[in-house]
Amino acid sequence: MPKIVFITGATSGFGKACGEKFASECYDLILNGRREERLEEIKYKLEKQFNVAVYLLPFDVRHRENVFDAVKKIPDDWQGIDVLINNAGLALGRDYFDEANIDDWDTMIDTNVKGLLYVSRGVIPLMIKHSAATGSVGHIINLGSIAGNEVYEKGNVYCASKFAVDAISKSMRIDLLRHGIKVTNIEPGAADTEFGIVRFKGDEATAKKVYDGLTPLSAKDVADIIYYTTTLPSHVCINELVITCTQQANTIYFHRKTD
Ligand code: NDP
Ligand code: 8X3
Repeated sequence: MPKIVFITGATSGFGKACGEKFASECYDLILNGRREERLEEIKYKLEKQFNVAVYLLPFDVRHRENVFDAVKKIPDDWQGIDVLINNAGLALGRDYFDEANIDDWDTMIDTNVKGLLYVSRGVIPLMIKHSAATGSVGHIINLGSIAGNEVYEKGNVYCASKFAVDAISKSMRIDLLRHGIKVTNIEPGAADTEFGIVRFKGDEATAKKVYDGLTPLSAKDVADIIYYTTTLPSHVCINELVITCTQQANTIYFHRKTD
């Protein structure tokens, strides 16, 4: 029986790269995101390239009822979820606290914190059941951030949302101990995905400037590391992993190359 990975935010960036990596390792995939057309394209490509099965579950993680309805509709033969990757998330804006857009704050908290909670609360009971029935070791991977360890100027609520992911990961690990489920918080630094374009609301030039003089992480770099965390013996769990490109020391210090 192939293992099953459930990935939120699989239409772009880390989530999409995780889909490719886990498919290349013969996992069947449950893929979530809001852009259904992209999900259809990804399903077509991965099924053809890797001969795996892909089940699409499009929903907006912010909408509590939609999340629980979608999870309830997962067919029986897809409920044996081995790995959950809580990846859907975003930053919106980079503004001083006193000037920031309050709708941006709501969206970040609703997506990065509440969305992650809803999906986890819906999916974890399936993982517990699967693990009790088969002896498999469930694994939850949360996409935190280096911004969840250290705040930076104008990072305010994005950083707070990722500090929350850190706290949620730690408490999940405690509360799920009795079920033997692993919980890993992946904390990347600057990575070249659609993240910057979303953060700067379509301003590609500003988004690109973040990576000036850097070779940032790629989505593939992060997906390969996420996959690695799932390959360890059942008694070994990577709890937290901070990953940066070599030119980044923390959220503030970079060594940028100038020509
Ligand atoms: P991308 O913008 O490339 O991808 C984000 C994904 O999240 C997309 O697939 C998007 O799909 C999905 N998403 C966003 N909002 C929702 C929603 N409400 N419901 C369902 N899906 C949603 O960014 P990254 O791949 O870089 O980001 C992935 C995660 O990694 C995020 O949690 C981010 O905070 C974190 N991160 C990113 C870093 C970076 O520098 N890139 C560094 C550290 C952490 P769709 O729009 O189709 O719904
Ligand atoms: C994304 C990394 O440093 O832009 O989580 O906040 S950073």
